[in-house]
Amino acid sequence: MSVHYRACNLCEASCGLQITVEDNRITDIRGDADDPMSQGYVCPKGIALADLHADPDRLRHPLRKRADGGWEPIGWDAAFDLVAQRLLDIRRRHGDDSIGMYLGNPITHGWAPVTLIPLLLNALGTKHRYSAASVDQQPQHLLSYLLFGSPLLLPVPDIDRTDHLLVIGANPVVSNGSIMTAPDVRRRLRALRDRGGRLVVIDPRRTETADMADEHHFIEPGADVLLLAAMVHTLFAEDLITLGSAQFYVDGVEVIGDLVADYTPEAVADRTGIDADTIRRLTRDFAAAPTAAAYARLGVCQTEFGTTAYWLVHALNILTGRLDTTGGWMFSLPAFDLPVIGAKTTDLIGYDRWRSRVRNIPEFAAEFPSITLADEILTPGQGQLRAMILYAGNPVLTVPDGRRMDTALDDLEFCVAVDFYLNESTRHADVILPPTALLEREEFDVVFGAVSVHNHVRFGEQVLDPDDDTRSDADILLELLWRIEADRNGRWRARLAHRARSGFFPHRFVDAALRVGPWGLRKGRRALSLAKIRKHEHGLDLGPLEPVLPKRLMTEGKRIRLDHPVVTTDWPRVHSLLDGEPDAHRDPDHFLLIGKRHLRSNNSWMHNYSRLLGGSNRCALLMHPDDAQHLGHSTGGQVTVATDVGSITAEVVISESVMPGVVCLPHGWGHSREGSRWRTAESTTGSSVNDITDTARFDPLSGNAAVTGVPVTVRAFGR
Ligand SMILES: Nc1nc2c(c(=O)[nH]1)N[C@H]1C(S)=C(S)[C@@H](COP(=O)(O)OP(=O)(O)OC[C@H]3O[C@@H](n4cnc5c(=O)[nH]c(N)nc54)[C@H](O)[C@@H]3O)O[C@H]1N2
Ligand SMILES: Nc1nc2c(c(=O)[nH]1)N[C@H]1C(S)=C(S)[C@@H](COP(=O)(O)OP(=O)(O)OC[C@H]3O[C@@H](n4cnc5c(=O)[nH]c(N)nc54)[C@H](O)[C@@H]3O)O[C@H]1N2
Ligand code: SF4
Ligand SMILES: [Mo]
Repeated sequence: MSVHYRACNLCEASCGLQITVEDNRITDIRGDADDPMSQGYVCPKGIALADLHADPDRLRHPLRKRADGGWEPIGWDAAFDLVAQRLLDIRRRHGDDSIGMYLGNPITHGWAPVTLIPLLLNALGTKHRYSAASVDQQPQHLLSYLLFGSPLLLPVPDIDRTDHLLVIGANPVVSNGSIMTAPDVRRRLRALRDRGGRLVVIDPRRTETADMADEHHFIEPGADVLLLAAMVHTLFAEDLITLGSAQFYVDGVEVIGDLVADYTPEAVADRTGIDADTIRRLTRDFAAAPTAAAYARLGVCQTEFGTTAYWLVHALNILTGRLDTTGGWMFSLPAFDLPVIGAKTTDLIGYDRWRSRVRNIPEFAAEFPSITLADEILTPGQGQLRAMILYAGNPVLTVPDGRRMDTALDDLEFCVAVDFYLNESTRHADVILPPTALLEREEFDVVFGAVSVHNHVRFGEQVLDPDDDTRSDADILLELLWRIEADRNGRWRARLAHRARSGFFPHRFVDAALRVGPWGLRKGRRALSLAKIRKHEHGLDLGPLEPVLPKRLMTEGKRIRLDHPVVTTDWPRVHSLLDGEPDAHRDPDHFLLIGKRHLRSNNSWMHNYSRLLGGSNRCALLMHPDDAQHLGHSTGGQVTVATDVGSITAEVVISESVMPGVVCLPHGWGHSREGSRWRTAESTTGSSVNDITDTARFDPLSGNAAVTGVPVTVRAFGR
């Protein structure tokens, strides 16, 4: 028997785990009480890591699709050769932009994918890069790029020291924080209230976070941009602006005052569903608190005004002197300095340098938005996508218009998936390369240190021995990389580069980055290295966040241009929202659809373990009792939820937690498509909400999908 300590890499919280292993099988997982960040907290998904590793449906060896559509095993080297040969053949015939890559959410939790995928993309030479980020947080990255100079310089609320936390469109008690690494958010919010602090939540659903709050207000989905404009208006109108030290490096404040001049609380009250007095009071409370932070996530990002609304979140924080101050809106100082390394070693820095072929959408950080991936596959012409690499994702269930995504992936000449499940998307692949799973590899978090609410660092030792003849994500990427490079650099040079790289990635690369990073050489004898970090099996506490501006800004002259033209030119669109008719309540069966997360689910996966299933239907449609009564729906009834894109069926659950005129359904379900192979997941009921979301709804600045506030009709099934 052996006991191991390492972080869970399933979500951003990165909780410390204590794992007991006997005969290479996990016999116990619990929270690591000595982890300085999570202090013993663990969620049910962390415990279910045992099931992931024991799952007979998890793929361990490569598969090749036969002509009749079935699968057959293929050896690793033969699989790598086949993949490279097919990709290179397509590239020779159709050019660099005939091959694309979709990166799923789990790549951010792996040091190998994060450090090696940029090299593979460069070797491919393609502009067709897509990821889950454009159904998630692209507005935040775009603003960080425009305001702070790196898409990865992302401020976080100093949740452990703030006196006032305003949460807009996030449910951190369930998500455990996002673009805010803060394991056990519930404990942290309880502590906030215990020290006399105030928690305010703005959300169309009374969420688990709202249940803990001093105040919760429903908001009409999609209307946050108006609420925030009215709050910023109130700051100017009531002379509540105090920039603090930001006055020395922030420009453009007056321009913001002019932009929001018409946005009185009265002007937005109807559209937001929040009355004018409340908007004024919320603003005064926020401005008056000794320390405060406004924090927003998916409920703001996944709207058609994602960037502009999120920009006003920054404005609210900056104009009240919260930026870079204790208890406010702060930056982490990560041991692996992703904001700097990522910006300097990749082509992340840039916006609108080129546009997408079919819909003319600006690239951002060298990516196109996922809402246009299917267009690029299905539309003939120069630059059409003919081959895809699907890496750790499931776009059929997670990107809008999943049925069209199915059609598109099916239409490809060739598709390779790097994933350990035969899911709704990877079933379209010609070859599947399954990497070893989380606890079968060493791991170092190179991403979430940059958005942590407390500076810390932790190395993850390998806990389980992988099966014989398996490969890690690092092995797979390195093997594909040299084969692609061989085409242009020659086999001999590519092999040589491969040998050098195999010795360098990811260990030596990360070690070198640590040594030159903020906690490296300049700290003298206390300088961190990978070896030093590995000695601390529970992780190393690097202390609370400290002010880092303007030094850490990566903008010209180290200044923040708050009135950045990319955002201010969007203002006429915001005005049209103010003048337009509200979408909801047009017809009694017309609703705005929002999403929801559950502690026992993780986007489209972790659904194959019975330990996380059971209980009530996870994929039911929540509806307010007034709406249900009016339409004659009752709990357990079946309804059809429809948009112009399509329709799905769902079971209704009547609940006062959701705002009248709004219905709520989670994404990532609907495992009934033929040809996937996660048998327990397939036994669950529920439809994929992305079968009715529309790729036409998106934030035109960042390209982010607008999957919340979706106008839908809800009718009794069969009517
Ligand atoms: N309607 C609607 N749609 C949404 C959202 C929403 O709120 N509403 N949320 C969006 C958000 S925030 C996100 S992040 C996306 C997620 O969208 P995706 O990233 O497309 O989907 P996931 O479910 O995260 O995909 C996980 C896949 O990665 C594989 N995987 C897990 N770990 C590893 C690994 O270590 N290596 C490899 N190679 N593969 C691995 C799993 O087997 C699984 O098949 O969904 C988005 N879609
Ligand atoms: N258990 C669990 N944890 C997860 C995940 C998971 O699938 N399961 N996924 C992980 C991922 S990839 C991510 S990105 C994070 C996401 O982290 P969060 O953003 O905290 O997660 P959500 O639960 O989607 O919270 C979005 C909230 O916005 C509200 N909302 C919807 N529309 C609007 C609107 O128009 N305005 C306002 N103000 N609110 C609105 C919704 O009701 C919801 O409560 O969670 C991560 N953690
Ligand atoms: S919250 Fe759960 S899934 Fe996320 S890191 Fe912690 S244990 Fe893992
Ligand atoms: Mo996400």
